[in-house]
Amino acid sequence: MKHALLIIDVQNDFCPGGSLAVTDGDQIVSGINDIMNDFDYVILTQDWHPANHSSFASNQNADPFSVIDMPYGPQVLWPDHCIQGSFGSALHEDLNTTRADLIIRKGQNPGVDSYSAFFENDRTTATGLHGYLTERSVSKVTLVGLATDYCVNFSAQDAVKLGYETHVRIDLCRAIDLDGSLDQARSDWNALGIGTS
Ligand code: VGL
Ligand code: ZN
Repeated sequence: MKHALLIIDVQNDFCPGGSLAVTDGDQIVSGINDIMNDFDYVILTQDWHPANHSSFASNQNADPFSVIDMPYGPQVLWPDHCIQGSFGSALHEDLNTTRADLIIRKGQNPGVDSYSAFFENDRTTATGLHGYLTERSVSKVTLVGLATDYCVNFSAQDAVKLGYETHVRIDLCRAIDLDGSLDQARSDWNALGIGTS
């Protein structure tokens, strides 16, 4: 039974100075580096959008942080961020990537956002991560990264629903916190049996 560390979206655009900066997003990097050796596998994700992505407010003639209805449900519209190959899409330079066994890129389909490391926001298109973990006998995952209430949250909820023993190191995450999204995430985690510390 193996234990994987899932490091979600520790990218320049989610750190101070980035286009969708999360307060103190860069403050978690050294703590994440410090725990990498405690895991059998280390998996990183990168939000990786084309410039015409439908989750960008600029492509919808709408204001950032407003919500629209997509065929798959409500979608928050974001400032342009993590455009494939841009500086903002790069992993934070201090993050130790030497230990990474796998880097998953998500959000490439212009018509569907992808918060979770496991499924796109249509909740059916898989990223392949579940297959990777299953084939390597991983039964337990610990999540860290950005942002607590979006990509970490969606990834943790999918993980527990897929049957992984799931733990979030909240001290190694930082949140966007739109309209109570952080409190909502924490109560959902309690209800689902996701551990936190
Ligand atoms: C994220 C909003 C849009 C995240 C990604 O990494 O939490 N949030 N894209
Ligand atoms: Zn995104």
